[in-house]
Amino acid sequence: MTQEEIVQAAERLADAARNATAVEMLTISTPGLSVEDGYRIQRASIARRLGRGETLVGMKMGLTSRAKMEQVGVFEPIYGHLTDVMRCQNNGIIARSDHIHPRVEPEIAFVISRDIDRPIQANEAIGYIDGVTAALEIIDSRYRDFQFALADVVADNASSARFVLGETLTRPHRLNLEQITMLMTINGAVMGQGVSSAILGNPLESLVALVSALAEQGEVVKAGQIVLAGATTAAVHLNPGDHVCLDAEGLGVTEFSVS
Ligand code: OOG
Ligand code: MG
Repeated sequence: MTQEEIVQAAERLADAARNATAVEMLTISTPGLSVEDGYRIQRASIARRLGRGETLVGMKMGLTSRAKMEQVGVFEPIYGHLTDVMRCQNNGIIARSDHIHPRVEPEIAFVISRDIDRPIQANEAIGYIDGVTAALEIIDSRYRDFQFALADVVADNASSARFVLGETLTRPHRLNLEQITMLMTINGAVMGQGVSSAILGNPLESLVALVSALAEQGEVVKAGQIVLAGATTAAVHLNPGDHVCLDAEGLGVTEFSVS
C-alpha cells in the first residue's frame, strides 16, 4: 500500500470510531492487506491521535488466550497502542453511546519500572515491573458485526476503546503470576471465570512477546508505561446500565458502569 492509502485507511477507522458507526473490513476492498500494512495503518492512526494532543500511556497485547482466539477466529497474538483518552478511572462511567458494539474482558496489567531495551525472558520480566493490577478492557471493533481478519484487527489498533485499572499496584514478586484466579461479574452474574495461566501460560510471556514484536520496529517498552497482557476469557457484550466488576485474587477489585 502507498503511504497515502495507509493514511486514508487510518482516517476511515478514526471516523468510524468518532461517529460510532461500523465500517466494512479493509480486507474486503484490499484482499491482500498484509499484517505489516495493518501495523502501518495502526501507527498512522496513533500518530494522528498524538498529533491531536493525546499521549501514549502504554501498549496492549491481544489474542493471547485460546478463549479470545476462538471467539474472534484469529489465532495470532497482536499488539495495540493505549492513549490517555482511553483510560477510565476505576469505578468510573463509560458511555454506551460513544461506542459501536462494546465488549468487556478481564485482564492483568503491568506498570513498567524501566525501559525494556533488550530482548528478555519471562523470568527476567519481573525485574522491569513496578506493579501488577487487575484491569478491564473495553474493546469495540470498528468493523461491522465485530468481524475481521488478522490484518484488519491490527489496523484497527487491536479493537482498543477504553481500559480501567485497579487502584492498588501489587509488587510482582509477591504474586504467582500463573495462578491468579479472575472472576468477572456483570450486575452480579458471573460472566467470565479464568486463571491467568490462560494468557500464554503466564502473562509475563505476553510482555516478552510485546518486547520482541516492538524490537522488530526498533521500538521499546518504556518506564512508566502500562501493558495489558490480554484477556483470559472471551469478551462479553455491554449494555446501558451494566455494572462490571473484576475480582482478581491478590490484586483487588476493578469496576465500572455503563451509562
Ligand atoms: C481483538 C483484541 C483482543 C485481547 O485481550 O485478547 C484483545 C478483539 O478481540 O477484538 O484485546
Ligand atoms: Mg484485551
